Amino acid sequence: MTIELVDVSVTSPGRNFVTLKITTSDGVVGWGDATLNGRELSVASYLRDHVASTLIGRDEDRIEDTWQYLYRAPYWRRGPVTMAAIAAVDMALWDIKAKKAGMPLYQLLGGASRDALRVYVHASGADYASLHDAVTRYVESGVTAVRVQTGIPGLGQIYGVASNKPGAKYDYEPAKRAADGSSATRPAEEEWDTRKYLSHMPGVFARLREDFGTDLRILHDGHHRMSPIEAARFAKDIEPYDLFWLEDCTPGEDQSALRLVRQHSTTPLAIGEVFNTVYDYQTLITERLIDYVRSAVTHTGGITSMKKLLDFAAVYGIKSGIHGPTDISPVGMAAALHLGLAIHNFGIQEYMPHSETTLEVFQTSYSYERGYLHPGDAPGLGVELDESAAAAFEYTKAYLPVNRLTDGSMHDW
Ligand code: EZ4
Ligand code: CO
Repeated sequence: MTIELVDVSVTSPGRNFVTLKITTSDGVVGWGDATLNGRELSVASYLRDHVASTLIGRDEDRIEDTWQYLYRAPYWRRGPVTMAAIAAVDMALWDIKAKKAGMPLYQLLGGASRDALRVYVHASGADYASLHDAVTRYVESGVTAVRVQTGIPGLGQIYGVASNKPGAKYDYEPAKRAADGSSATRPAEEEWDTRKYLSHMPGVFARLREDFGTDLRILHDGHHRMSPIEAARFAKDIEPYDLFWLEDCTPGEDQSALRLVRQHSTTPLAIGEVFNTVYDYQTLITERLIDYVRSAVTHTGGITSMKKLLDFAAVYGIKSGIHGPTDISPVGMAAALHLGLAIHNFGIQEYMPHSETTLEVFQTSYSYERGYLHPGDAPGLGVELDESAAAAFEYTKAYLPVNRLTDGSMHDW
């Protein structure tokens, strides 16, 4: 059979998602996630205007060949837009193949290597008391790993800190619409001071260890904000608090920066949510400069290339920590779960639950229970887009914030 229809939809059930639908000549439908937070329409256009017509009539079973065709065809390789578009096609074709086989995708990837996927969730608070509350609530619910982000005295709203209102259900959502819910015209601006951050954070980890003991896995995201020598000092300072990982301590594009961090510290390092291909990791993996691969399946070319990347990482004892924020759609999340269940070198899975509105638009068969996720046993990826529900939510422009140092100069957000 062949690919007959290729459709792209953009829906905004609270936040924007770009979804690819591939239909075969015998009526099998596959779904792919192409969401690139804050730049959604560029991927939608890439797929609609440049990719869709080239897929019509191709054999849907030739996944590897289609991946190579899309990677090589444009001549302009890599980059988040191209690789998110390829990822969507790749996911949709794996969805179709597994549906035709009548199996959940993880079976085609080698079958389950574990019973379920350990997740980490996001705990945050403007101050220590509210952070402590958030961690307590998660620990009491059975969670075994938390990412902690907290406000810094003297700074306003910063990355990763949710309001944590009592009973608040959803995590931090950085992409912002306008205040009245309509399309934003420009990004919000936040203020940053690395010096204040470096002096405040070690004490937070010390208190968390004292209050929650040694079993809890504690993760933290530096979100690209430290220079190499600052990151080296920070990673060294926090060694006694035994983090599960320190993420994005330096800007992701500078691979050799992590040599400096590694020379000074045994704090495990995670990086890669802004990476797109295995080449972004070549130095990091072969020189064993990281411990966890943070790529999203959605932003790294899909299941085909993520599986190869993680197999390559496995040779060097490096594990997965697949990106799973709410800006990855439930389709992309399902792809991460099938892959994570199948590979041997699974590390941990990030879990930020989608809103109820999002889950009315995307019908999922993955399940969460007491700190663990399972992709479910529906054939394929196990996620279906309800197209009429999706059509009710028009695209609404939202931007990720930008960051300025206290003197007004631009800094990595
Ligand atoms: O800032 O997904 O580890 N997670 C993160 C995320 C990213 C957003 C950007 O779209 O760093 O919160
Ligand atoms: Co991150």
